Parts: sequence; C-alpha cells; structure tokens
Amino acid sequence: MSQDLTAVLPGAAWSNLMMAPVAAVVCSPHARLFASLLRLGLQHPGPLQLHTGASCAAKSHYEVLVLGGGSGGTTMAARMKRKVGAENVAVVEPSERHFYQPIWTLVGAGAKQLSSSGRPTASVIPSGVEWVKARVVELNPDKNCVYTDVGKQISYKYLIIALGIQLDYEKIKGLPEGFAHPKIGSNYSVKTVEKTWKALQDFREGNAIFTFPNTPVKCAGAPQKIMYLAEAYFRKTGKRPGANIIFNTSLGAIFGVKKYADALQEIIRERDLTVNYRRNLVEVRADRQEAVFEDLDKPGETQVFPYEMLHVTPPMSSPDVLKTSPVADAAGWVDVDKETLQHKKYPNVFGIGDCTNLPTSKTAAAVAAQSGILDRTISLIMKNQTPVRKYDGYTSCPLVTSYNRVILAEFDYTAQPLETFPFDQSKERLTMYLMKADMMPFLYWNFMLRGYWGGPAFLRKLFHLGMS
Ligand code: FAD
Ligand code: UQ1
Repeated sequence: MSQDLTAVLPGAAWSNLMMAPVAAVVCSPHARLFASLLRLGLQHPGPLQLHTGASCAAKSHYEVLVLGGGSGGTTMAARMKRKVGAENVAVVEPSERHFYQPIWTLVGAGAKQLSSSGRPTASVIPSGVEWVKARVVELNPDKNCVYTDVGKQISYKYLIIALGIQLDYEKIKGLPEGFAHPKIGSNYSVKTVEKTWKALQDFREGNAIFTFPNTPVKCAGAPQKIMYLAEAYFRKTGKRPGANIIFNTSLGAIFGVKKYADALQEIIRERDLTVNYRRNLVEVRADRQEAVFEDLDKPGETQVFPYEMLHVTPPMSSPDVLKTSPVADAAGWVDVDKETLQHKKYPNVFGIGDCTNLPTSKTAAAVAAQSGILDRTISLIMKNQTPVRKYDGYTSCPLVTSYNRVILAEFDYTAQPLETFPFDQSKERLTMYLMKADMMPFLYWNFMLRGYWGGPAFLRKLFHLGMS
C-alpha cells in the first residue's frame, strides 16, 4: 500500500486536503513477518543480491539508517518507521534545528520572519526513531556501516542517504568573511539570509546585483526570485528610479523550461532588469563594495562591478563526505537509478534529494515526489521483489515575481511542464503566491515531514480528468 496522501486521501478535493485526518497506515502482515525474520537474522538471499552478510563490529545496528535529517531524511524516517517500527530506524543529523529553506526567499525580502522557518530537530524526528546527533564522516557500504565524528560506528541493513548539497562560499575570494560588511546578503544560508533584507532596506541608489554560480544549485529559481522581490521593494519605497538591477548568471538562459523562460523574459523586459549571461562571481571586495565576475566565454577575463547591494548565490557541490566515498559517481553525487532511487552498485543503499545525481532540479518539491517512489522501492526490496514505481523527475519551483505573485513552474526529466492546476501556470497569480507563502509551509511541517505527502501527482490527475 502506498503511504502517500495519494493513497490516504484518494480523490480528495484540494480544499478538503488540509482538513482530512491522516489515516494510520499499517504494514501488511507479510511485510511484518518478513521484517521479523530479518530481525532474527534469517536472511533469504534474493535475486537482488543484497550483500548484507558483511558488517563492522558495530556498537549500534539499525534496520534502516538515514543519513541527514533535512527534508528528505526526516520524510523517509517517518515512512520507514511505519514500515519497520520506530525502534529499527535511526537518523544521523548534527543540527539542533530543522529549517524549511524555501521560505528564506521571503525572509530575505522581509515578507516572513526567519524564526518562522525553523523548528527544533527533536520535534521533527518521528517519535521513537533514534536521533544520532552527530556528523557522518565516512561511509563503508562494503561493510554496511558508517562512522560519525564522535567516533561511533553504526551498521545497517538498509541505508538512505539524504545529506543535501554543500554550500561552498569560500570558493569565492573574499567570502565568507565579506559578509561581515553591510550591503551584502545571501538567502541560501541561515546565517546570511537576514542580511539580504538589511541590504534591501539600506539600499539608496546604484547597482543591485544578483548572482548565479557556475555549479549545480538547489532551487535554481531562488537566485532570481529575490531580484524580482527587490525590484518590487524598490518600487514600493520610491527607490526604483535610482536602482540599476542586474542579474549576473553563469547560465546561458534565464530558466531551463521554455514556457516559464518566456514568461520571465517578458517580466525582465517590462521591469527593465539587466541580465548578463555567462558571468560567474569569483571575488567579493566587500570593504570596497565591488564584485568581480569572470566571463565564462573568455576564461581569465574579469569585470569589476561596483555595488550598492549584492545578493550571492554560492557555488555548491556534493557534501565532502560523499565526494570520496564509494557511493558517489565521478562528480561526487550519490549514484542512484533515476527511476527507482536505488543505488546502482549497492542494492541496500538508496539516495534522495539534493545529494543524488538524479537529473532533475534540486527542490523540496522533488524530494516530496521522490519520497513516495523510494518508499515503494524499499518496500519491494525488503520483500526481495523488483522495484516497479518509476520517478518521472517531477520538480517544482514557485517563481516569486513580487510580494503577491508567483509563476508556479512544474516540470519533469524532459524539462516539459507537468502542471498540477487546470490553468496556465506560467501566468503570475496571487493564488499561487498564497500557496507558496502560507500553504506550502503547512503542508511541509504537517504532512511531508510526517511521510504523508508524496507530491501533487494525484491532484494533477484529478484536476485534469477528462481534459487530455
Ligand atoms: P536538506 O533539506 O538540505 O537536508 C540535508 C541534511 O543533511 C541537513 O539537515 C544537514 O544538516 C545534514 N547533513 C549534511 N552533512 C551531514 C553529515 N556529514 N552528517 C549528517 N548530516 C549531515 N525547494 C522547493 O521545493 N521550493 C522552493 O521554493 C525552494 N526554495 C528554496 C529557496 C532557498 C533560498 C533554498 C536555500 C532552498 C530552496 N528550496 C526550495 C530547496 C529545498 O530546500 C531543498 O531542495 C531541500 O531541502 C532538499 O532536501 P534534502 O533532504 O536533499 O537536503
Ligand atoms: C511541493 O510538493 C513542495 O513540497 C512540499 C514544495 O516545496 C516547498 C513546493 O514548493 C511545491 C510547489 C510543491 C508542489 C505542490 C503543489 C500543490 C503544486
């Protein structure tokens, strides 16, 4: 039985969704019996060749070990608790607080408080699930164990890797120390997001510069969302005539999906924003309010931009602990099957979210959709069956274009729109802003993290009944 809202609330209207009681989902007797057999150590080697015989001399062992207690890790812990019982699941996560990062776009623009974005990690780890408050420093998938920074060795039968993406501010000369100066902020870190709002408020006149790095990023729309919000804020406060708003992006296009790119280009034209493509931030001279960009088409050639405000989207990469681990592909990302999320080499290892090499845009919306697929994949692997449900790459980016408008981009692996609602989502809408600002956080904390939200596919089918 799938454990999404899809199954819990079949055919429920969207308006009823928020009120619907969450049904308790029970594992099948077959799955329970199988799990008990595993706990007794009576493993049946199946066609998938789980090599779970080897293990380190472990101080602790869990049937399901989750690395990372962010969006993907917490969601999967909740789902795995229902599958194998809370006492058989552990989450390794060093942070005391769990953040709903998507709201930082609005925090940076002064539309939400930072305090609204975080909750104690202890309050989101599912009850009864072990929270190992530590950092993973090594993975040994050949021995089915990991090591933590407090010298602990933990072994597992199944491993779910959800370590997110690493922010590499230090790869830009002058950062992160440059954040000690005013006029510079970054919505990507809890430490710097409020500095964006301060820089917006302190803006007088001159260049307001927004950057996009030359690496994969999470929420690829966020670097430009804050530009649209800044423009709206300057307009509202009478500062717009003196503002020269510039988006310096390493990319060669404004967005990867044509339908939304066309809509954004129109906004850029109407609002008189400047976009410079193939420009990569390499240095910040924060004491002089100067940003240095490399022209990616003329390597080594740089251009200095004075700024009155700078929003930095940092370079990002796979977490260091993964880069050198056996579970990584050549680029450092967890090497998973793009349809099942099972590791390509280690069948008892799975990946979800930003740390994987799934060829889709890295978002919490994608994580939600992946969680439903991965739940099903693991269920079948636990029963020695072959995974069947296939992830289509669903991802979503609510492109905030002002303080009350959003273009809701939704698309799949083929970069084709995969829209939930029965209207043109490339139009700026107040309803979509309200969904982004108020409904999504509610859905995240109350349904997704509790393992009851596997993405909007069921709503899409409902809304498009008879339309295709
Ligand atoms: P995370 O949620 O980042 O979790 C990773 C976890 O791993 C963290 O808790 C971290 O502490 C932990 N960890 C790291 N290293 C270790 C280690 N060595 N050992 C143990 N634990 C470790 N998504 C959307 O869907 N819509 C949006 O509008 C949107 N906007 C965004 C705006 C901004 C400014 C940002 C920053 C993100 C936005 N996102 C958005 C992206 C979304 O937040 C991420 O894609 C999502 O959180 C990814 O989930 P994850 O589990 O892969 O990683
Ligand atoms: C979504 O599922 C999700 O995960 C909780 C988000 O992350 C914050 C989103 O931003 C969006 C847009 C979705 C998709 C949901 C709907 C109802 C279209």
